[in-house]
Amino acid sequence: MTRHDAYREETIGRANVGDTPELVSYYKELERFETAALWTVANKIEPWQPKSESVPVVWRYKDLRGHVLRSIDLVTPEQAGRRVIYLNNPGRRDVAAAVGWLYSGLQVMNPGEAASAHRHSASALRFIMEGRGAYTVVDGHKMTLGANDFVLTPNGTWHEHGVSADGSPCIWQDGLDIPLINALEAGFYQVHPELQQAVTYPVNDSTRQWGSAALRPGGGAWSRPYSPLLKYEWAPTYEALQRYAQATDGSPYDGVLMDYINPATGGPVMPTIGASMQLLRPGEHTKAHRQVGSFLYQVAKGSGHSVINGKRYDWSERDIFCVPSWAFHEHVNGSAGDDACLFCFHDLPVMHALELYREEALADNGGYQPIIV
Ligand code: GTQ
Repeated sequence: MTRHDAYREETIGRANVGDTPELVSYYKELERFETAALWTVANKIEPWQPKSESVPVVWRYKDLRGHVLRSIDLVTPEQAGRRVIYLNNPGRRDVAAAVGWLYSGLQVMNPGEAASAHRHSASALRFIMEGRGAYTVVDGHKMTLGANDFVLTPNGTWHEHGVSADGSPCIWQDGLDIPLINALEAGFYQVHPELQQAVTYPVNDSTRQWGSAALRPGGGAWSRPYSPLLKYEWAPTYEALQRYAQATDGSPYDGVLMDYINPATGGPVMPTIGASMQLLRPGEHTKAHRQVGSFLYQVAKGSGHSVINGKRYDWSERDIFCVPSWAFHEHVNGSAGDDACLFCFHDLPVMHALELYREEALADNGGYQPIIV
C-alpha cells in the first residue's frame, strides 16, 4: 500500500496526519478527480528553507578536456547545431541543469568552423577557456575572444560562434538559463533564415563604445534589458580587481569581488543571469555563508579549494564547480604566493527581482546570522 504520511512533522502548524484505512480510501477517491489532500504533501512542497536537489560537483578540466576535444572527430557543428558537452548535475539530470535552474556546457570549435546563427528566449554567456581566434557575433556586433574573456549573447539576440581559419582549437564554457526558461514554459527558438548574419558594426565596437568603467558615451541611449557592453575582457577585469584590492580588505565572505555590470544602468549584465569575478589573496580563506541562488564557478587563475556544506572540493585553473542554493560555502586560495581568481555566474537577478534573496553567515559559535543586504 502506498504511504501517504511520509512527510509528517510533529511541530504545531505543520501537517501531521497518519494514514488510516478510511483516509487511504478517501485519497484514492480524490485521485479519480485529479485532486489530492494538501496535508499529504504540504511539508514536502513547503520546506522550512530552500532544499536544493543539486549536489556540489567539481568538473575537473584535466578529466574533461580530452573528451571535449574528441567530439571534434565525432560530430560537425552542422550536424550538432552546437558541439557541446554539457555539465549534468546528478540531482538535476531531468532538466539538464548544472545547478539549480542553470545550464552549462563546454563548447569546442576547430579553426575555420562556424556554427549557424540562432536566437532564443534563454539568456546565454561564454567564458573563454583556451585557444586563439574564437569570435561571437551578436546582432551584427562581432567580438574577438581570448582566454578569460566573458561575452554575452542575451535573450532574443541573433548569435553565432566560430573560430577564424588561422586560429587554434577553442574551448569555452557556455552558461544559459535554459532550465529556468523551460520551468517557466517560456522558451522559443529560431534558426536564422540565412544561417549566418552580416557583421554590421566595426569589430569589437561594443567594448570601444561602452567599455570604459567611468565614462559613458555621449548620447549613449540604451533601452534593452541587457548590457550594451557585450564583451568583458580579462585584462581590464583583472586590473580592476587588483586596483580594488589595494583599497579594500574585501568581504569576509567573498574576498575581493566585483560584479560585471550593465554600464548603462549599473545593474546585472542580463535580466536573469548575473556574473562576477572574485580575487582571493595569497592564502586567503573566506568565511562560510549561504545565499538564495545557484552559482557556477570557473577557476580563471590559481588553485585552492572550497568547502561546500562542510565538504572539501579541490580546484585548479579551468575547473568548474557549483554551489547549490542555500549551501554554506567558503573559498580558500591554496597558494601562499599568488592570487586566485574565480569567475562566477548565477541567478541572483531573478532572486532580487522576485524579492526572494536572503543571505546568512555561519557564526563563530556555529549559529546562523542573517546578513541584511
Ligand atoms: O550557443 O546559444 O551550450 O543555445 C546550449 C544551447 C549553447 C548557444 C549551448 C545554446 C547555446
